[in-house]
Amino acid sequence: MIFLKNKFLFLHLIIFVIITTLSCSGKGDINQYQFPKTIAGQVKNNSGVPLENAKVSLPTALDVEPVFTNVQGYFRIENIPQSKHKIKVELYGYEEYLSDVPSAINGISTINIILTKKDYITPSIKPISKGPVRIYNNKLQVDFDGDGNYSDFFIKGVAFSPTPIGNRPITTQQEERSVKYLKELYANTIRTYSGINPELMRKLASNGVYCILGFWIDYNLDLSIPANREKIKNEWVKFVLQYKDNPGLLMWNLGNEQNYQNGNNAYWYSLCQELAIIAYNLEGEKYHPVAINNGEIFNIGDVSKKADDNSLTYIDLWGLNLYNYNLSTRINQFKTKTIKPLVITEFGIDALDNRTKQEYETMQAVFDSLNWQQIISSKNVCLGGTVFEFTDEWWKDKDPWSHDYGGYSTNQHPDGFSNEEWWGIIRVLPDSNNDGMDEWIPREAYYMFQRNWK
Ligand SMILES: [Ca+2]
Ligand SMILES: [Ca+2]
Ligand SMILES: [Ca+2]
Ligand SMILES: [Ca+2]
Repeated sequence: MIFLKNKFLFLHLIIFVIITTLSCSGKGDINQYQFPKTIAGQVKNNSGVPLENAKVSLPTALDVEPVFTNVQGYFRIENIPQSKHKIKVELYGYEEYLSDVPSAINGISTINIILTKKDYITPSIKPISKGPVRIYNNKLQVDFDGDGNYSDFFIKGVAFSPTPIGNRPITTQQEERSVKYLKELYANTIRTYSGINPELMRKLASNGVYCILGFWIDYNLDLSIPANREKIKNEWVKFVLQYKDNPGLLMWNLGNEQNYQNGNNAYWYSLCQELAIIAYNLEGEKYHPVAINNGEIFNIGDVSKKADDNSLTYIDLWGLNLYNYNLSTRINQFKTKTIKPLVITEFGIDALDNRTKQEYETMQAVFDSLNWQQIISSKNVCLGGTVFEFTDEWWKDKDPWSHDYGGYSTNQHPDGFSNEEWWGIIRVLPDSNNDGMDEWIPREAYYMFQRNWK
């Protein structure tokens, strides 16, 4: 019996060891978290409907570009650095979603996400931003290090559209050259006309150059048609989601001289107010300022165009393209129409004397210098300026491979003519050393700004 009992115990022991080993190995598999190389999944609402254009990002890996869900709500993020990550999903009208990324199987973490609806509260008076950029007492102030202490920021910059000769795409090598030339210019701002490479924005920010980011609006859209407004708003939502967390963002700038195009009406300015409210809802209390880009000061303050301060409570400032040998007079007129501040998003003259078809770069430098002095002397309402423009653009008239003379007559220029391909403070000539990049030769205006901005 004793033998048998021992034998029975022995059997028990064996079984115990086997079970323990099995369960341990099982437990081991569960505990051993596998880092994903890829994260994939689907985003739906709580009725099971797939959600398109939701932004999916990894707050734990800011260098990994966010992606947007497709029409079936699917997303896929690849080449993820080995680590435990959090995943964030954002979509207009829904609560933000944040969660840990589950363990990967064969390198892929799969996650299905359900977003719940959100109602926005829009205060009747827009609060002062608690974010990296704010307008306070008609001054632009920044707190890029996020310690709560703000310092004044005066915009010294260029309109940025460095299109290579022949309208070729911009390469990484050319972007790096832009960063170098902007840094040497002591510029702290670029003004764009549409979204740009987010990677370039981050690179610029680490060199002290920030972005007045233009949101391009099609000149051909009739803004009185609800479907067109809806289309623009959907694009805007995606645009704001894409750039709002980029450290290079200084402010949003809606359209470009829309009042000369499809926006000489109340439909345009009311749309701007609606877009600014959407941006506020998306960004929350840490919002970036929103400007309307306007050609000259036409319409500003006009109640019938809904371009007055009471109609534009969510617009923080005006971005004005102002071509005039005396900006001070215009700025003084502006001050009678609104209490908002302004930034001059385009000013200056081109470098070609249309009468001789020779460059008069000294004239450009002198004119730009006068304009800059007028901008500085209006600091009580003017937050700075971005000169038009960084480099020549050969695509604007006729052949994109030739430097042409086309443009328009204007009594604001000494030669009476704006030559559209010659506006650069950097002259652009064809590639002569076969490095694949056009030659960039700064004009006198470049060195004039360099002295002023140092
Ligand atoms: Ca600070
Ligand atoms: Ca041309
Ligand atoms: Ca000219
Ligand atoms: Ca070259």
